[in-house]
Amino acid sequence: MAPAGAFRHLSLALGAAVAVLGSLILIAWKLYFRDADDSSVGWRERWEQQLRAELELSTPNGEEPHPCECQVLVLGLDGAGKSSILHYISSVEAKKHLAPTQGFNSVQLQTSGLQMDFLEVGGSKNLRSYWNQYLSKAHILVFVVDSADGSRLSTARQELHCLLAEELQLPLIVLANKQDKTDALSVAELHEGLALHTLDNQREFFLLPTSATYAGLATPNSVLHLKNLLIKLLTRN
Ligand SMILES: Nc1nc2c(ncn2[C@@H]2O[C@H](COP(=O)(O)OP(=O)(O)OP(=O)(O)O)[C@@H](O)[C@H]2O)c(=O)[nH]1
Ligand SMILES: [Mg+2]
Repeated sequence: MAPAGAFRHLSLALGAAVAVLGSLILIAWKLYFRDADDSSVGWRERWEQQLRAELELSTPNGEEPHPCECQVLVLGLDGAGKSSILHYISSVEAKKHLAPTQGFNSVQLQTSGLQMDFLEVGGSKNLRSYWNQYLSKAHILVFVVDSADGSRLSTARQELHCLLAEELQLPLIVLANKQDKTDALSVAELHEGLALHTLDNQREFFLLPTSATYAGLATPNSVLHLKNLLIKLLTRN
């Protein structure tokens, strides 16, 4: 028979082993369920929390980031199609009847991180003297020409070159509008008629054919090319 002292030592050792094992099981249990609790939040929520935290770090005081505000000045002789183009660009819809602009017309367009403020100044003779006042604030000049109005092409050329002489660096987009008309001059003819070759290497400039009518919506002359070009030019830095 084993002595009573030996049983006492054995039962003490067994008790200690059970206590250690119990603690280990408890720790493992807690660790397992802590992770399980976290995963119940869902990866999407955790990802969003992390993103939010990073955004708060990058914008002091949690302020909304400021969008880039750019002014696009839209000029051209009366009837060239400035308002029609702005209407189309902002609503993706052509409008048949638009009243001549008696002063100004402004349209705001927001795309991610970019706010484009279009400002049209009417093209009638009495308003043209105000055109140059808006050049200094503009980031880009869009000059609209009625491609079917050959008789006023030289007037359009003179007005355009007067503006360009005042702002030597301003990027320029010339729109050869009304390309849907059968008597419309081609882009090459307008390049010549507007003496655009004199601008080569002087400033950044583009000549785009457009049509802002119902007939022109599905054609490659779509005004939406202008929108894409503007976004590209204004967001490149
Ligand atoms: N066929 C055709 N007609 C157009 C086009 N764009 C505009 N028009 C028409 O041309 C006329 C004048 O268009 P507007 O957009 O008012 O011209 P605007 O340049 O704003 O003229 P002002 O405001 O007077 O300076 C309207 O009857 C339009 O419907 C086009 O691409 N094709
Ligand atoms: Mg107008």
